[in-house]
Amino acid sequence: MSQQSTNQSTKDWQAADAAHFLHPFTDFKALAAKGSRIVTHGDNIYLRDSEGNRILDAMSGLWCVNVGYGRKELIEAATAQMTQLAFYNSFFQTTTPPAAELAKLLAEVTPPQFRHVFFSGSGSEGNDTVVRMVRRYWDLQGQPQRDVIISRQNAYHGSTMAGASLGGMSGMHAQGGLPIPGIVHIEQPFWFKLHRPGESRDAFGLRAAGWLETKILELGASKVAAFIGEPVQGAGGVIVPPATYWPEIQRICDKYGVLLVSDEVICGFGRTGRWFGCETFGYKPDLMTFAKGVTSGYVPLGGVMVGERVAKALIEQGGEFEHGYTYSGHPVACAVALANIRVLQKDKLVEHVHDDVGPYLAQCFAEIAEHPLVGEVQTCGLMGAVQLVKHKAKDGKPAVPFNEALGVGMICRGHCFGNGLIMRAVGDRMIVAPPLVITRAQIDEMVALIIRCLDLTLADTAKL
Ligand code: PXG
Repeated sequence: MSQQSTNQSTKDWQAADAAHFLHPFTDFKALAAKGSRIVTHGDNIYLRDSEGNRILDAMSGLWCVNVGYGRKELIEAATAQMTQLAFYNSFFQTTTPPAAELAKLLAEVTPPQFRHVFFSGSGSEGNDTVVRMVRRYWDLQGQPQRDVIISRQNAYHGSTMAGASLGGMSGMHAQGGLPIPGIVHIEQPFWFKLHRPGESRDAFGLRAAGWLETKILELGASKVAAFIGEPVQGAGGVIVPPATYWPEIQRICDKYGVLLVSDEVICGFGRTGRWFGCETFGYKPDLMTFAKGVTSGYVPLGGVMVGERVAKALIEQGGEFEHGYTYSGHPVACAVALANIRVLQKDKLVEHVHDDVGPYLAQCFAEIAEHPLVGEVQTCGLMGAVQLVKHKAKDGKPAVPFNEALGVGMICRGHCFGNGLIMRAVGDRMIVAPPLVITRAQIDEMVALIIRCLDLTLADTAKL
């Protein structure tokens, strides 16, 4: 029997949910007709639903439960902080011990240019802060016209007005008059989709970075405030850029004085095998958005690491920065983040990803690449993508994708659900991002489930 209630069951929760809960990114009517799955318990990398099914959560919740479910260090930190001081704000010249201690610890675990943090409640709010902060920075430089931010197609930077505008999801822009003014997009570094015949990944990476320079020159460098990107595009389908891409982006930003913003909401806190994705790909951002893995999702927290270039201007010339959230530096969230980062350090989870399970995932995915339904695989640390195709590349001919309208990714995702595995489908690209605590034996279990689901999907596509 579930801990939440002694007398309610799946049907009661589904009825309450269908009648009253408008879920994010969901067709409300279709879900109400079908009924939600009710997840009730989590332990390590496994979930349990209200029907007693055990599920391997290969998505870490929503790319966030880095230390796995049920870690007592985080639970105890939350309980102790709630008992001592459940809330106080950081607005009126006040702070709380966990907020001050977390700010210091973040300055230690992030790259050396970061000595200051601005806290938010989520990644979207963090990116709203980025927009306000970079424009404030250029105001203070006496260049208020320098207000355009360049982002990328298919990027995901959140769901607030600014977050969704920075994002490059056409479906989101189609609802609600987005993007807001002053945000433009270039193409993504997606080799599989955009490479020319015979073009190597490295050559493509340089060409893709060149789209930034073209856009800066088109707008005029004196108009461009910043470039923002996820080290690896997550929600866009785990698009791992070629090794040449980010260093070239850095060179272009430096050349034109454009601020470089790394959205580390997914890639931060160990996901790519280093503490932050910018370290994996070798660039030095001016600002860095984080959320998700900072607390392993146990409670909401986000923020922006502010590099010295921007921090100095804001602190020394800025006066009051008229921006902030009720939950900026929430003491319970900060206490949980402290405990979470200490678990990452104590259990050497970043090293575990870098030296052990990251390379092992890459090796296992190379085997998955042989499957007849698979056009390419990509991994980076503990993120992985499996591209489903109608025909594999053969004899110099490129792979043939499925007609997207067939929804082959959704068919595969359905088989995953039915077989006790949570994978995310982005179009026909199947995604994993398991908790960093995953072991080799658990990766074997996950990969066996993936192959079973690919086989079932292949059988279904034969009938299409
Ligand atoms: N930046 C990035 C890179 C993200 O992935 C956000 C910002 C926004 O964070 P908040 O905390 O406001 O949600 C995200 C969030 C998916 C999925 O299905 C991904 C996210 C959120 C919801 C769903 O892949 N990423």
